[in-house]
Amino acid sequence: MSSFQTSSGFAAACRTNCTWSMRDKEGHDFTAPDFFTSVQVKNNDALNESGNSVFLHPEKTTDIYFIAQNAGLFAPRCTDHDWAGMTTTIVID
Ligand SMILES: [Cu+2]
Repeated sequence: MSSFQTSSGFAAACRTNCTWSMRDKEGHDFTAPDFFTSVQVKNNDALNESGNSVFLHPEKTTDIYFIAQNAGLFAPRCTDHDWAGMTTTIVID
């Protein structure tokens, strides 16, 4: 969990093309309903059935390709490990 990596800051370029990359040694279920509602995800098959979360497979990089529609501050979190601080912040300018 300590090696969890995610990209977190996105600039105006996200209005046309952006990637959110995540990777860890363990699997994680990241939920971000407000984020996924706000952006246009280009690879919806990467999301769980609900469209509100994404499962990160261990030792694999998971990429979410999206186009930002609105500026905003989002706080995706791991549903299993948020108590341990496994949260992240996504800022879209
Ligand atoms: Cu986790």
